[in-house]
Amino acid sequence: MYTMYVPAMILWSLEQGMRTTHGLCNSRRIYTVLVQVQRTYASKHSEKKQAKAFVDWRRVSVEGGRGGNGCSAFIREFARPFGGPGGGDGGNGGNIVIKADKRVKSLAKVKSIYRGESGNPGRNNSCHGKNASHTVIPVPVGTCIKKDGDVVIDLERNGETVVVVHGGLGGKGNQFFLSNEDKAPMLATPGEPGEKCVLDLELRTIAHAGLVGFPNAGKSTLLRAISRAQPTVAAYPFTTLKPHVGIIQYEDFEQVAVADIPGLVRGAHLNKGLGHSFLRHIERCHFLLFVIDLSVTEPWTQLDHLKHELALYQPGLSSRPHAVVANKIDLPGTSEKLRLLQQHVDTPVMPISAKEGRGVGKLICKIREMYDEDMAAQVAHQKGEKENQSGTKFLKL
Ligand SMILES: Nc1nc2c(ncn2[C@@H]2O[C@H](COP(=O)(O)OP(=O)(O)OP(=O)(O)O)[C@@H](O)[C@H]2O)c(=O)[nH]1
Ligand SMILES: [Mg+2]
Repeated sequence: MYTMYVPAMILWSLEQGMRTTHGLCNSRRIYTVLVQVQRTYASKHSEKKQAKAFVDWRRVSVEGGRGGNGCSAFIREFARPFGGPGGGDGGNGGNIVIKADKRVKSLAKVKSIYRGESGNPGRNNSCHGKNASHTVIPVPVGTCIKKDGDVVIDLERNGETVVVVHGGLGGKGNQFFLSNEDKAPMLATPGEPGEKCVLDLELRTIAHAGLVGFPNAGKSTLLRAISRAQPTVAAYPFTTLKPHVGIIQYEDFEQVAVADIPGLVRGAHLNKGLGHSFLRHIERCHFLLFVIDLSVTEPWTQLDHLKHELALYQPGLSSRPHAVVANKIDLPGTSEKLRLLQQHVDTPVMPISAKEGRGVGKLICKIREMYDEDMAAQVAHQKGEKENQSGTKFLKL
């Protein structure tokens, strides 16, 4: 934030200087440069540009490197005129590896085709070719790898690595075929081609809680109020175009991640509004917060539509543990709507004003309660199931 104001402050002081001092060409030049810097900064940090750079789905074709060819050669040295076969083996082709890296934030830099490096061919004098180095594709933590529509593996932790295709084996040189029957083999085999396949990479944001609501309900305003995240807030629908994650810091150093996603409208499953594919970002959320806008005429219909859209996206998503948050209680005439909304909902509604900060403290406590309940359920679940001893993930393609 601070960096945004620095060019503006320098600009202002230069402007003042130019008004009082005549003929200062240098300050005029600096002024022009700074205007350009400020414009570039503003355009670079606009939500639209950031959303363009944020890619959460990619189809990639991967092919392991080819093994190096084996060599057919014979040793000819001083005092060893018939030294026998000396053709070395080829090196193995490189694997293609996908690695979860917390520094990577989107799939924008993932290319559509990857070909592994080929192994070096074998040489004479029994020299084996060098194995090729592996190609590593860094992806964000939370990337799900799919093949033919089925989830093959989920990279949920930083540093988790999976070999998606293996490189081909190197060919054998003629020295490999030396035997008592054949003292001078000419045969050398070529390197094998690497495995290949087409994968779909899907990024699913990892957060404990997900904010779901209609456009303009105040989700981004709420995220700004409870965390240090800075999603754009504006009075027009579909301001948020990519998910934002904010962290609530509690006094006991516990941290709860909350995801703000684009607004969902009625008929999103028919591709209305921004569609509903971005709901993949709340698939992993352990609990949801339905943000309802109390300034609309019948706020309770919003909740029904939201639950309906979630159920159409993925059965069971709408019945996840959730809380209903009624926003904008600072506006006049909202207390009656709040009462009616409460009548339509079985669970207690949390009235808040994200803009003025009213009720936000109670909501933060409620989020912690839900988080603790979820943690307790997870611990109970883990005790019940057999623990995976190795902890290593294997990919079956
Ligand atoms: N009066 C009042 N206005 C609010 C409150 N919360 C949000 N707003 C206003 O509602 C408008 C929309 O807020 P956003 O936070 O951008 O809404 P959103 O749900 O993130 O919207 P999308 O990103 O488009 O889905 C902004 O003009 C906010 O200032 C509130 O508690 N009271
Ligand atoms: Mg928003």
